[in-house]
Amino acid sequence: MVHLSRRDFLKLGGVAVFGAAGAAGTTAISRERAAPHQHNMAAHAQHDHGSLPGTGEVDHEKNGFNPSDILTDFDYGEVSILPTGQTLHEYKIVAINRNLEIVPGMEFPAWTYNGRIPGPTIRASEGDHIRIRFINGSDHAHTMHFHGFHSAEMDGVPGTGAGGSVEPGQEFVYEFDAEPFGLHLYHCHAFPLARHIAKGLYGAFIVDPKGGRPQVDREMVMVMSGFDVDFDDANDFYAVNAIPFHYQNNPIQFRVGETIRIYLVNILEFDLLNSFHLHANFFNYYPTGTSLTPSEFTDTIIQGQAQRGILEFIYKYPGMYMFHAHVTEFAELGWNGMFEVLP
Ligand SMILES: [Cu+2]
Repeated sequence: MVHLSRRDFLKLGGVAVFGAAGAAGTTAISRERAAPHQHNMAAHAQHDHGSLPGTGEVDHEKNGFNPSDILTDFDYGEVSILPTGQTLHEYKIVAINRNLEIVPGMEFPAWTYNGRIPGPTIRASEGDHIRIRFINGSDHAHTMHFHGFHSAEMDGVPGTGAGGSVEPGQEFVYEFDAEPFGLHLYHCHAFPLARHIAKGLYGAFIVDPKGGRPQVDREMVMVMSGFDVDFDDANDFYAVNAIPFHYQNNPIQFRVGETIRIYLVNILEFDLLNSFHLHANFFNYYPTGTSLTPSEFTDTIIQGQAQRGILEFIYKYPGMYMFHAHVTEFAELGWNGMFEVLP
């Protein structure tokens, strides 16, 4: 492959050079693309039985978390009131290496926040103060980079001070006010970034508007991601809340007429887009959750990496309904679940 820096390009000048570099680049990319595709085809073949793809149960106890619990595990931290009257939420988050069984019999050497994927769902109200004692108990430098408003020192990016690279055995306190209201996320921002995210260092960050959102019957969080188990920079499995096929094997139950609110975050690495499709129903969609007025009434939305949004819907009829990525390949490799709507 031809390596030309931006400066070389400017020195040589002209469209012809760009064209040559572009052609070389294209060849390299298409070769990279071909390999994961063949790999995925092999994975497909295992499921080719004419029934729903899927797997058995993983050992949730050994993993230390169960996606059925993560769904509603909103973490307000230790709550107290500061002398100023502001509400304080304090957390302790530890970066830990952990082998997780993501499909039966297959362990993935994950990097986690507090031993789970996704990390804790941090939740507070707009204007509250967040204080996170981040301890690096792993063997690589990591950070916590939040989406939302905060100072540069709290951004968790290399080059911004002590919080920009927390070395193994070290710790740092990230501190900021929760704003703006909406659905956000956090992830490690150490480099190489793709690897640090793909290994499992990410989580949802919910900032409720002052006074809260309108009351609903059930709320749940769904973080969409994938696993590149052979480290070829292409995903082999896709999932919501880490374990492929979990909500297909363990349908999410609620009742006809109940209002459901889903906080949906996409942190999928290596693939450009992810999506969510709801069967036999439509939902109101609030992109980034930063407005209380939905932007769309639909049954399918697309999210790029770090995009997120809030879905609200009600089922009219009882029964089993699928929800899944409408990238069919992702669905067949794990991003597939069921709602069991009870009468
Ligand atoms: Cu990291």
